[in-house]
Order: sequence, then structure tokens, then C-alpha cells
Amino acid sequence: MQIGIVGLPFSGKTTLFQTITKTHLDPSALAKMETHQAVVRVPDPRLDKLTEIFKPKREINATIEFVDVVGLQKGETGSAQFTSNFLSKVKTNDALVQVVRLFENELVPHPSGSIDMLRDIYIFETEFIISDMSIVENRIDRIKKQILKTSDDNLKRELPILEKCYEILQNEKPLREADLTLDEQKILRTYQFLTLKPMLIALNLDENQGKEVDNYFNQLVKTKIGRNTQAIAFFGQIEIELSELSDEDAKAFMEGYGIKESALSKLINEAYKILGVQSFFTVGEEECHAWTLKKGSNVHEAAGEIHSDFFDKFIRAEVVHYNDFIQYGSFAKAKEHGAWRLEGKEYIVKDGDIITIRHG
Ligand SMILES: Nc1nc2c(ncn2[C@@H]2O[C@H](COP(=O)(O)OP(=O)(O)OP(=O)(O)O)[C@@H](O)[C@H]2O)c(=O)[nH]1
Ligand SMILES: [Mg+2]
Repeated sequence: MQIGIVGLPFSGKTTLFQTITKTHLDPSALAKMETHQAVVRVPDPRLDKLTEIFKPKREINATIEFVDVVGLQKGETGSAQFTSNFLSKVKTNDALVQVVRLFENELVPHPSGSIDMLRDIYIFETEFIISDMSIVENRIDRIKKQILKTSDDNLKRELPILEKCYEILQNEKPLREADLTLDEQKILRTYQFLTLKPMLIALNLDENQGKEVDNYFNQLVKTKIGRNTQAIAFFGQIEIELSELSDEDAKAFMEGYGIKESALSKLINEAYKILGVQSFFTVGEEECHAWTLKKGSNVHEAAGEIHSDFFDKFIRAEVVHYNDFIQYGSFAKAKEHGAWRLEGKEYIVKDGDIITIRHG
């Protein structure tokens, strides 16, 4: 799973990237304007607890890859230039974090000359809508020509879906807010539309703006927060300093600043929601492992996440929910209470299930 960090120049993208990935980029790496990427372990106290109980050789967290998508050119006046190179880099991500600048900093002027949250969000939205629209338009034209020559049913099925997308985009709405059936989503997936990607708006605040967070969120809820869009607030400058401290020290300082949750933890929680994913666990002497799975997936698909052999030779799955396991203290006790079960392929996995695959 890959999440791209985008945003206007000097909004704090690289600051956020370094904070959540706990990497430190030196100035020469920053100057190269290369895309930075790093894999982040998804913190999960439940996995830590299981590791404490099973004492395996390894604890393996679920991971998310974050990309600091550089390449948004600064124009003559400092305004953003959405080149096709930049847009094609954004396309490959599963979800996007848009950093929106609210902090004031005279040393780094905002490219548009002033701080304006909604304007900055609309700049991106408009560019993404235009980009998607041109793809939809071209494709509709091509299909209409091809349909005359062939009797390809797939093309006939695709056309009305694209026309529906065109209308949504023409009304200046992102595709992620549209009512799309699973089939429609599947057909559209190949186009990697920018406005179809789940979007997390990350407001970058100065420490003295903490009191205004609710006010900003209210404005967003009224206008921008729709389906598949969420928002978080973080404190770029402070959090990058804290990310260099030990976890314990960072926690103490965060409390001092009144920051309840780190940018990483907020990002991951919200990203899981907008991506529609959840975690399940496997446990044992070798490793305790958290895995990421689309919500609504069955245990057969979960087995496939672990190993293709588990998918191919699946027999049954032993399932107990984390909460039940902790409550009863062991698999045997959970079994006595009926909380440990054998499930077939069709069982829909729940967030926090501990699963053992029986396979041939
Ligand atoms: N005061 C203040 N300064 C910040 C904050 N976040 C970032 N900055 C500063 O703003 C400047 C730009 O931050 P970056 O993280 O490099 O921004 P960016 O979006 O990656 O910028 P480009 O990659 O050049 O588009 C840096 O000098 C940061 O130190 C913040 O929350 N408060
Ligand atoms: Mg940067």
C-alpha cells in the first residue's frame, strides 16, 4: 500500500515525510528534488501485547509506504505548475495526503502570497479534475469510434460509466465522492484517476494555532469533507523536532504542547479508514505478524495475503478475535467459551481477528 504526500510548494510535505518516516534527509538530498520514499511500520498496541504473550523471535508490523511526491514545479511567480511528469507520479499511489499550509513563516513565503486553506485545496482539486476529465474525454471519443467497428461488449459496458464520470467531473466534483458500484469501480481502476483516490487533508499548523483546529475542521466539513475524504491536523515544525527524540521523551514533550496524538498515528488511523482496510494477526513461536486486508474480505483472501500456498491449499481457518483471546487468556479457554472457531473460506474477517490457516 502506497500513500503519496502532495501539496503546494513550501506547505510542509518533506517535513511531514521526515516526521512520520523518522528519516533525516540532508540538504543535498533535498536539493536534488528526487522523490523520497520510505516504509513505515504501522504501530499497533494489540500486536505488541501478542508479542509479549507469545515471545516469538520476531514481531512484524503491517507496513505502509509513504512517498514525498516532488516534481510540482514552482513557476516564475512561485505558483505551482502541475506538469504531466508530476501528475503521472501521483497516479501510482493508492491514496493521497494533501498537506495544506496554515503556519505563517516569513522566511518561506507561501507561493500564492497568503495563507488560505480552502483556496489551496481547490487549486489541487481543480488541476486533478482537469487531468481526469481529459483522460475521460479521450477515452469516450475512442470508444465511440471503436464501437462502430467491433461488437465488443466490454466497450459498450464501459461507455456509460465513463459518461457518468464525465458528468460528475463537469460539475466540478471529484470522482471519489460519486456513487459507484463495485463493478464500476473495478472498471475505472485501470485509469488510475486522480480524483478517485481517497484523500486525507493534513493541515500543517504552528504550535500557537492549536486552539483553532476545530474552527478549521468546521470549515472543511461544510465544504470539502465528503465521501473518501478526511482531515487531520499536525504541527510540522514541532513534530519534526520531536521525531528525533526517543519515544518516551517525545511523548512527554507532546503532552507539554498539548498534542494528544502524533502525526504518524493520526495519519495511519485515518488512512486505514479512507482506504477501507483493517488488520488481522498471525501468532506463533517464530513471529507475531500484523497484516493489512481490505474490509469485507473473506478468510480465503486473508490466507492469500500470507502466502499463495495458503490460498491454493486452503482447508480451514482457526479464528479467535483478539479481544476474546485477551479476555480468556488462551486458545484453549477461548475454545471452551466458543470464541475460538473453525471457519470455512467464506468467513468475513473482522479487524483484530487472530487467524491460523489449516492448509494441505
Ligand atoms: N513555522 C513553521 N515552519 C514550517 C512548518 N512546517 C514546515 N515549515 C518550514 O517551511 C519550509 C518548507 O517546508 P518543507 O517541508 O520543505 O515543504 P515542502 O512542501 O516539502 O516544500 P517543497 O518540496 O519545496 O515544495 C521549511 O523551511 C520548514 O522548516 C511549520 O509547521 N511551522
Ligand atoms: Mg519538499
